Amino acid sequence: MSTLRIAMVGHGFMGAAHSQGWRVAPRFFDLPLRPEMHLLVGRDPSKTEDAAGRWGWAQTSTDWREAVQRDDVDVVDIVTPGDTHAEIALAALAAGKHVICEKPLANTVAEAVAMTRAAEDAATRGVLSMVGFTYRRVPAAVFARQLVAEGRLGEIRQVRAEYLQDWLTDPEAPLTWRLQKDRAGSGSLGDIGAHAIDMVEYVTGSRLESVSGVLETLVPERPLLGEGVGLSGTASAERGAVTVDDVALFHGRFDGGALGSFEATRFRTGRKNAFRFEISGSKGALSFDMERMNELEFYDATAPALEQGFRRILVTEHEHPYTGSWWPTGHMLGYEHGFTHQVVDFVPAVAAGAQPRPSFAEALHVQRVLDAVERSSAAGSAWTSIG
Ligand code: SOE
Repeated sequence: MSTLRIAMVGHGFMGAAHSQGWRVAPRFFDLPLRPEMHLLVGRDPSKTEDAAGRWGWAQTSTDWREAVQRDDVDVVDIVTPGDTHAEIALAALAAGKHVICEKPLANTVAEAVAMTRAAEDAATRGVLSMVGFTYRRVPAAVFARQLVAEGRLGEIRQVRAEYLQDWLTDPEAPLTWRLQKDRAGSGSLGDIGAHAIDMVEYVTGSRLESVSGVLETLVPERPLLGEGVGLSGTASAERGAVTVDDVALFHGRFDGGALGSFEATRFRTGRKNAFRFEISGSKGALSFDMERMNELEFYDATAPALEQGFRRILVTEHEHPYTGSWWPTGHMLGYEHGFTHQVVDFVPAVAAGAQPRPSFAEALHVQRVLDAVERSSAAGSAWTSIG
């Protein structure tokens, strides 16, 4: 079996999750090409060496520009903050490397447009690319999409999506890169609101056409980051301005006529990773919560009236998406399995020369929704076209 030599740029939280996916996927799924964890790229040589040793990367580099040009690299996996997605993806695609880029695709629509054009041009040369919206690879999400596509909910009328976390409730939590607009592009809106947008469009097959939103920064300044990195950094004595939204609330109108309500926040005390959606249709409804990710609640409005009610489906049967390669029914999957499924979807697409999903173009649409919410908020929550 020939291999796919992976170079991963970055090694924070997403670096750990992607490493797990690259390592586990070929051991539980039959893949046409075997991913090889070939090169880990990071800024700090010792931290990159440590991460490579921990997660099983064969080599390390501190120069992503050199790495993406190497003949012994086939795929570039971008798991850096959003301010570097565009330059790395454009260089990798131009060098003929397949690309996976973490979400959101970019920090601006302009960057996302340039990346999408480059991706579509590269695809004509057999160079493929995908964006890391991994929650759509949770079995319950795929099964939800199947139920909607089969018409089990009838006409979709309302969609509710909320991504609730609380890791910023403490005003002394340090100013990490996710709180700086020049690094992250936006706050809760792009960091976790992007997941909500991608998920409901994936499950319903509908697309948002206009939004009305409000963005709010609840804690305007925080201690600068001291020791440590990413989400687990510790605070220093100096303080800096938070330049992104803490809470994003918005409504949306879908192309099929449905209305949506969205919330993305890292201030919902007690909610740790409560990524939820509820889809309400003329014949039924679906409800999902990432904190109970192996379950899907289904309401069949066509059932006899006396028997109606939301029923809990345990999405662990071998006939459910992805689950046949894991454990016997009733044995649960976890957060990391979405990253393994990402590899399981990407590698066969590359082997077949087929466009993996979601494409840069799909992620560009998400970027346009994020931008429209920002423009709406700046215009007093006026209804704003996605464009
Ligand atoms: C932080 O909010 C975060 O790590 C996001 O950046 C991820 O995309 C999400 O999956 C989990 O929470």
